[in-house]
Amino acid sequence: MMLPPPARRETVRLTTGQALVRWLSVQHAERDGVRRRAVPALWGIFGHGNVLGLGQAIAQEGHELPLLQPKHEQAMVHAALGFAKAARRTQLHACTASIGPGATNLLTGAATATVNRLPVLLLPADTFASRRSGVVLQQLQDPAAGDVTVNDAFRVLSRFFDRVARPEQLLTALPAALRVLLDPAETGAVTVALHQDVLGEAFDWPAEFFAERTWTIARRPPAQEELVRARELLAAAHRPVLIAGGGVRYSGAEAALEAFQHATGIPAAETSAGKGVLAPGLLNLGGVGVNGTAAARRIVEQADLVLCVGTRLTDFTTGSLSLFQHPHVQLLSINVAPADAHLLGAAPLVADARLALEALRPSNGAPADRPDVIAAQAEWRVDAAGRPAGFDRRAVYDTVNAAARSGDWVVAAAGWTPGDVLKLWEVPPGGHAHLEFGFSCMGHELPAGLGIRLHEGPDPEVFVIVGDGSLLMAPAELLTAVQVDLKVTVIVIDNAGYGSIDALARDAVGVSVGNRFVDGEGRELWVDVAQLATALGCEGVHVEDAAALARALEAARTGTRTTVIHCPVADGDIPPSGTFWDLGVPETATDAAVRARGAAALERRRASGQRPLV
Ligand SMILES: Cc1ncc(C[n+]2csc(CCOP(=O)(O)OP(=O)(O)O)c2C)c(N)n1
Ligand SMILES: [Mg+2]
Repeated sequence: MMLPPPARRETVRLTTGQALVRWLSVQHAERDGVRRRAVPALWGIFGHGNVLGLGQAIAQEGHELPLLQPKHEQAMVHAALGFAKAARRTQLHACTASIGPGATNLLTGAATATVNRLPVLLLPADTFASRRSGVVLQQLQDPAAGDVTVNDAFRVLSRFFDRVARPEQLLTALPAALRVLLDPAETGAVTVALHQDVLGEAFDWPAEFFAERTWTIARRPPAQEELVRARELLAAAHRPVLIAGGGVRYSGAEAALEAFQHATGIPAAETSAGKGVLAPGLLNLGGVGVNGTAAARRIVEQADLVLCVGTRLTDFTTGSLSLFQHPHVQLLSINVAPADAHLLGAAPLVADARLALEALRPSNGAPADRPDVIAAQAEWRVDAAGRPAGFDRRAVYDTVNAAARSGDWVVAAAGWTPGDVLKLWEVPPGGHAHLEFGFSCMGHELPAGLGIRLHEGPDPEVFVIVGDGSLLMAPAELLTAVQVDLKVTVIVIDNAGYGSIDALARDAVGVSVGNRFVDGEGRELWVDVAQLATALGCEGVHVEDAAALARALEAARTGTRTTVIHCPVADGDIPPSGTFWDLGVPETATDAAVRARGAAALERRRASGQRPLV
């Protein structure tokens, strides 16, 4: 018997770069029946490592993959992360950089992504795979390892890493990369390094590689055994509290959380990444931890059960493990990532936050009264009621907050602002917050705001609140805002230096070096921020009181351009949470006053109640 001839496989001849762009353009992601492009845009700065192999590919194949040009490689990753946060991790951006410094400029962005569990696809160019030219421009030479390049530095920062040394490796590298990016438990920075010669090499690709593909972002249901244990713990708890993290936002579990709280009467506090997920009302304790409210501290300190939802439980949340004071406290942790669900000896509930909260919600029974919550909330309202004496940073937050409406975003990342916003900002119903306090990376705020704008379209305001130090680290993206027509409203809180670090040092040991913006004679440096903004094509405004700020915010909302509002502020006080934070304290010093302060700081550590939870 004759066998039929093998079916002829249809192939398409493209370079590696062209195949990459065509493949990215046909990937989709679907969650809850809603299907979107998985990677709808590509950011890039070109150099000799990627301009031919990828630049030409974008020109030929990129009609469905818009190219966005930042002014610094790190900033494009921050922009991508703002976009991914707004998209609740159902979509992401890709970022390409040239070999060498272009690639290494991505590293801080990679770390910010992985720490925050936010997806971004990094495509740094790499050396010649063939080595036909010997050592190439911008190559790191490692005398002990012939195959090491600067891109190996991405390995520790990436949730998936691959280096494409032959065109056909894309066939497995790209699906593996996107699988990790769209997996809620694994996501973070994903790096696919692309040798500059291989990018231009042609290959006969199977045509089906470029067929439209839809990746399902499945909601992982809780396992029965873990649910049974979780229900037992909840039933036995007398003073439970819930800590809501970024996982609530990524899962879109806000309504499920509100229903759960309504049914159980359990109060909740939110982490920086979770800011904005709680419904208003008595059961909303506000921010938790070092930058949280005193109400949250009082309730969490006394809790016998802490139900953690989508949180990594960092030291700012746990008060360096001092916050959980109940002698028999038990943690119960809902998280899609098994490692996070098991943190601090928690009983794990490895699941999607929405599904887990729905499964845990009791169908009958009345919520328990919580007089402790009523008392803590009332006390905090008194603590927090103080109004600013002059134009201090509190006055700035109050004024911007009053201007925020449904749908609007507030963005903060480093310095005083993310903590202050966690504590004081009232997210209006339907509003959003992006506090990047996982890596707390200076320079994140402005580009992240641009990424959020890309996702949200023209309607809501995106308030980017940034310190003078943080703005100076990445002001160039103001030009990107103009160029790509992405309007944000940047509020610059100018205290002539790294104010939060200055205060930290003074409070802890009474000595602060290198934290003020002063010249050799100790005179404060004056930066004309409004003029800086104007020079880069934005609207620059200088204000010196709350009324002028309110007017500038109104004009910014109705205007069409990015506005930068320069707010030189006086020192002022923000009510403390009273939560401990552990620092590296000098145990000895030549100065007696420093020794005394150091001793006091060590005593605070001893008295904090800090203890390991295992
Ligand atoms: C990239 C980066 N470098 C250093 C730090 C450490 N750091 C945290 S806050 C801060 C000062 C920020 O200054 P500014 O933006 O003016 O805010 P302020 O502290 O004055 O509120 C520094 C240097 C950081 N978070 N990120
Ligand atoms: Mg400052």
